[in-house]
Amino acid sequence: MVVTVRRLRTFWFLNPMLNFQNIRKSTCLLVTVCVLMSQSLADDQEFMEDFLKREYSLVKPYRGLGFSSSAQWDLMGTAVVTTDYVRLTPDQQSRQGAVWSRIPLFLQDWELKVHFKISGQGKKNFNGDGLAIWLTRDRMQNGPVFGNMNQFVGLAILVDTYPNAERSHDRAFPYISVTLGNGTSSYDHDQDGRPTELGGCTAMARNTVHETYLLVRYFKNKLTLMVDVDGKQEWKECAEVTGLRLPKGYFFGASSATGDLSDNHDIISMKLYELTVLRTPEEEEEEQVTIPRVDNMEQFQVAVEEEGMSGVQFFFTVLFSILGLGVLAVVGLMLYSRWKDNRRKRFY
Ligand SMILES: [Ca+2]
Repeated sequence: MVVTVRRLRTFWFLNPMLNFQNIRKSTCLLVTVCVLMSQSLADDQEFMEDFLKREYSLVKPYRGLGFSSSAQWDLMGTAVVTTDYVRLTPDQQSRQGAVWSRIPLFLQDWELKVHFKISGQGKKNFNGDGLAIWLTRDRMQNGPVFGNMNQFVGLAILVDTYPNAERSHDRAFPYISVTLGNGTSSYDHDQDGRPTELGGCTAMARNTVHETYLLVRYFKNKLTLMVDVDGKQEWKECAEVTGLRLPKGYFFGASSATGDLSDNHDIISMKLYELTVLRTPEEEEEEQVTIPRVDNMEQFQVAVEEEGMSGVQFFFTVLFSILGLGVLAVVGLMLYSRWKDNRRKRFY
């Protein structure tokens, strides 16, 4: 309701005339306008309010991070914490670092705002490899995908700063993309992840003088990725994925890796907001998935393995099939003999 109060005040100042006229009338008018405005606001955004959830957020002064067992995040690999940022990798070759939340996410609708910085000595396209923001089933894993495991299960936002693919004329780098892992699909570095990508955009987010942010909004199974890297303090839409179903209980993380080429990859903050969303009863009763998937996208639906029959199930299936066939055969024989009898009788 904070929104409504603020709007009410703004409206009042914009219309001094209202101060002098019939107060009751203007109050009525204001209330109506406010209701209409908040209604249209709700229609526009489809959520009413957001709340910062500290337990899922990584913010300065990063209390206890890296040494306290009570910290809500863990460091891994080359990641170090300073007063101003968490450095996942320094601008040196072959480093790998990550920071992972310890608390599984059980919120239904949320928004993650990431303040990050990528900087280094290398000239453009002689730097790498980028960083990734994760919401995955597994945490604290080593691997080849921007410092995390391959065949991951969950969501990845990849900030790819190095064009590996030879044919990279279709896009400029750094390129930010949304990728979904179902546990079987592999990330293909040689193609800069094109086969598993759900959407993305170019974002000049390296060696900038201004701050760089990305925002992931997920509500009602729709994911929107936005970036703010031009120093204009405004969000630009980068990708949108509808019908995306994410299981609950996954972990937020950020990771990075350098190879022959390097950069400083820093996370300044990851702020998680819970979104309050109005739902219809049908929407409330939506099925919960166990493997992430996107509606109408088959490559993300094959992952659920068909459970094979157990030995006992198989035995009873065969047994009942044989019994069933036996009964059918007996009935068939009875019908046949009766038909034969009738036929014989007709001849007499
Ligand atoms: Ca790449």
